[in-house]
Amino acid sequence: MKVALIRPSFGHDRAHRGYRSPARLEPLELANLAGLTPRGISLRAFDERIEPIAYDEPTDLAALSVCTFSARRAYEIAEQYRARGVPVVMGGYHPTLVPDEAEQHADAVAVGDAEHTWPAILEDFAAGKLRRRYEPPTRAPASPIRPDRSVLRGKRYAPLHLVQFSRGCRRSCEFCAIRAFYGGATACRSVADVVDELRALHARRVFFVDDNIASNLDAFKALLEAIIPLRLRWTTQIDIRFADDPELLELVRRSGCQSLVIGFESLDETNLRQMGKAWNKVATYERQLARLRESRIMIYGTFVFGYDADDPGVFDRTLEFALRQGLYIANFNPLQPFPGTPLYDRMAKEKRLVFDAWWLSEDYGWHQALIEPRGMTRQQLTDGCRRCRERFNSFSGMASRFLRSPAHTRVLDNAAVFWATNVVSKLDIQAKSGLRLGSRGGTP
Ligand code: B12
Ligand code: SF4
Repeated sequence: MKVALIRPSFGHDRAHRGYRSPARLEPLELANLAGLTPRGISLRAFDERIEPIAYDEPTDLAALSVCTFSARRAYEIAEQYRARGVPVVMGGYHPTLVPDEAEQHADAVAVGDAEHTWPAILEDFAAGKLRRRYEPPTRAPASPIRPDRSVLRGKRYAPLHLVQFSRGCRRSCEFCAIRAFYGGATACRSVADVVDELRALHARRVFFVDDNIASNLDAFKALLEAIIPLRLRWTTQIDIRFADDPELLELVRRSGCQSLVIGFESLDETNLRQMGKAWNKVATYERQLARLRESRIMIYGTFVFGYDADDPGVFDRTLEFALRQGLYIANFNPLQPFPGTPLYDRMAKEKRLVFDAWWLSEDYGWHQALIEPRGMTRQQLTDGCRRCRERFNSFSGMASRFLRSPAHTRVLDNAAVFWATNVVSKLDIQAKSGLRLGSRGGTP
């Protein structure tokens, strides 16, 4: 049996060129599917963010990993395969959150983690009994398995290994798809298995792609102790409050942490309360950030605009903060209502959605405001985010951020990573700016 594993791209630009990712991060979900596939089944992976799909290669089954931004493109790819008589299975975030929609474009839809469904899908398909829907009895995450990266060989991904230790998050931020996907449950892999994987990879640079790695503190500490001898340079996503614990911070530093992705989201307490993130305390951000800089850890901050307390002045205030704190990278996004989240339902109820299903619309352009904000116009929301992005990522913005943190200036490897990542990030923002989803329809 020949199975194609596919990660669809997102969209196209004005010249109808498909989006290509300058970051070239390996798609761990395809390696995960490969790790769950029994021997004897032949696999071929296509990551459309970096290469075209060979539709006419002999294929018995096509399996697509779909997120909300790639849904429109995924449905086009499915059309291509189905026109050639190849059945299509879809799984991942989007099909899990809106399975009825995905089912209109696929022969089978898998809800939740592949560990719960993929082996059964292959077995049923081989027996000619593929079902329309595979839905495990639980939404709780499966413990991550050991992926099989051989399926990604030769694709020249960035020299950064994506490794997953835990899944899920106990928090419940209104806009976040993780909670909607896993329902607040978490699962961890054994530390020994992660260390084994890292050793086998001869890994030096690692991105632990956990949703919130500090969600299970004891397990996190055990992982940190275990990776100290590996001399890694690693990054992950974490809740900033860990920086209030000096012992934990020291352990994070000693284990080789190079940078951290932290969701600050807003500098306004009212907004943080509204998004269900009141445990983020604006008054403590500066102190926590100073500690991280002293520990020579670079900070990737994320901010979201469009909650009710935001006025047109919020962009300059936030940008000033991000520059003054010498952030390594930052995302400035208009509030994005992902289907299945409490935010989406609230916006729909309050009749503030710009599109009912923005991910299917040919009029939606990447970075465009998707809700009607209360404290400014929609255009101000779109333009304000763009202005922050442009200034933060200008070469003068980069130079000023670089010089403001000893995490950048005192560690040679950090300095190199700072500049390389900032240039790639700038290229990626340019590539995505105004991008239309899918490959057909309106041009930006
Ligand atoms: C690492 C990461 C990134 C990396 C890119 C990673 C890469 N390889 O290119 C970076 C930081 C660049 C990134 C960017 C963005 N990301 Co991101 N990212 C993640 C994160 C934290 C981990 C992804 C990962 O590797 N997971 C490990 C794999 C194994 O898990 P998985 O993909 O969830 O797959 C499991 C199941 O979904 C299922 N499954 C998946 N596919 C299939 C297919 C089949 C057939 C089956 C049966 C099952 C199945 O089984 C898998 C487990 O075995 C996820 C959160 C998460 N938990 O996934 C967010 C996440 C995917 N990102 C998200 C978003 C929104 C983005 C951005 C669009 C943000 C923005 N507004 O700009 C950007 C743009 C995307 C891009 N790539 O450019 C959202 C997607 C929400 C949604 N509804 O689609 C997530 C879920 C985060 C969140 N808090 O909501 N991201
Ligand atoms: S803390 Fe992060 S992962 Fe957890 S619900 Fe909030 S945004 Fe999502």
